[in-house]
Amino acid sequence: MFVDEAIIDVLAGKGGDGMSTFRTEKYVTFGGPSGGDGGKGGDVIIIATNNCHTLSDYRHKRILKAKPGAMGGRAQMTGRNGEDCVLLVPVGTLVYDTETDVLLVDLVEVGQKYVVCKGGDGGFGNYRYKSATNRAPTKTLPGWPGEEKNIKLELKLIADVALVGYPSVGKSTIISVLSNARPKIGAYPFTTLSPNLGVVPYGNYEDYVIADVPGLIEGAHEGQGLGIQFLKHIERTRVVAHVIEVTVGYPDRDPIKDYLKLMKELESFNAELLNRPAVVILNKSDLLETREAEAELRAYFEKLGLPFIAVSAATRDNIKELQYFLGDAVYQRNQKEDWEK
Ligand SMILES: Nc1nc2c(ncn2[C@@H]2O[C@H](COP(=O)(O)OP(=O)(O)OP(=O)(O)O)[C@@H](O)[C@H]2O)c(=O)[nH]1
Ligand SMILES: [Mg+2]
Repeated sequence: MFVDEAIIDVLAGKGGDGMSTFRTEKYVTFGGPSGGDGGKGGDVIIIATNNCHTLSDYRHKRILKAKPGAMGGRAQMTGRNGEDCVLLVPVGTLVYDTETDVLLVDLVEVGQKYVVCKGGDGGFGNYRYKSATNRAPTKTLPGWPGEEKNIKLELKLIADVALVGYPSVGKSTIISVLSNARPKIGAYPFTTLSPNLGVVPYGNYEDYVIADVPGLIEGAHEGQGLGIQFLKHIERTRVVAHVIEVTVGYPDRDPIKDYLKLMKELESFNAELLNRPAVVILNKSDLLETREAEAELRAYFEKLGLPFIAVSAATRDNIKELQYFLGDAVYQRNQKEDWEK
């Protein structure tokens, strides 16, 4: 199941208590205080990984705790440190403190680590209190409490290209022919209920990651259809690829109108999305009505400055070209970013 939000309590371990004891050995008189310090409590650490793609592990876990440090020992031995509690989350996870609403960290790289709650230090053992005036202190300190927080984990996928379009335009079919992803494909709207990611090879260059976002309709930003819950995944993609189709028999559908309506949705959600590099993919070019409309559509979108390609995911016509077309869009974006630095 795709889960992209979770709220949990995280508690670091308490430090171990200091020990109060005296050195008692044969032939040693007045051995002196020798109780060790408590061990440090375990931290709660969040680590980004590529091995999971949703936050479903945290859907039913409400509280996650690290272990406490052990009490100090005899002979000034420090108690054992408590074990850390490690939370593995997918790359692209943002961590917020729910009390302050402050973004604590955005985990964008594999292996990136963040200590969200520090374990408490161990308390002092009584040997620490030895002095000229008090040679037999019994004083110790208890371990310090570990930090506690209530945090929200939020996943925003990081993809190079997001396929955006009305339901049933063929987004899932496209990702299935371009990449290793195998999403469900259906002749009914909203077949895709959660985003799919796929990796697409790009010649001698680096592979790129493509996301198939569930279908959008007018009013999505107000909760129509599957609503805005998936629009946020588009926020972190470099290139928005609008997938359009020529529909006959649906008076309220038209490829240009569809495009304009979805641009409005993106704008209402986050106006910055309009400045994102975009391309247009006309799918279903195996159908006669699509081929007939192609020239006019190409002229329209190219006039807007949008690279345009017509493909058929069903017959795989022009799919190899699409693979490079999208890679070029991503790569040019990279070059531009390098140049801006
Ligand atoms: N003729 C034709 N049909 C296609 C083509 N690509 C996809 N389809 C069909 O269009 C329908 C919808 O395809 P999907 O890939 O599930 O569409 P989607 O955009 O992912 O739809 P949602 O997940 O509901 O948003 C399916 O019946 C596909 O077989 C194509 O190139 N030509
Ligand atoms: Mg789909």
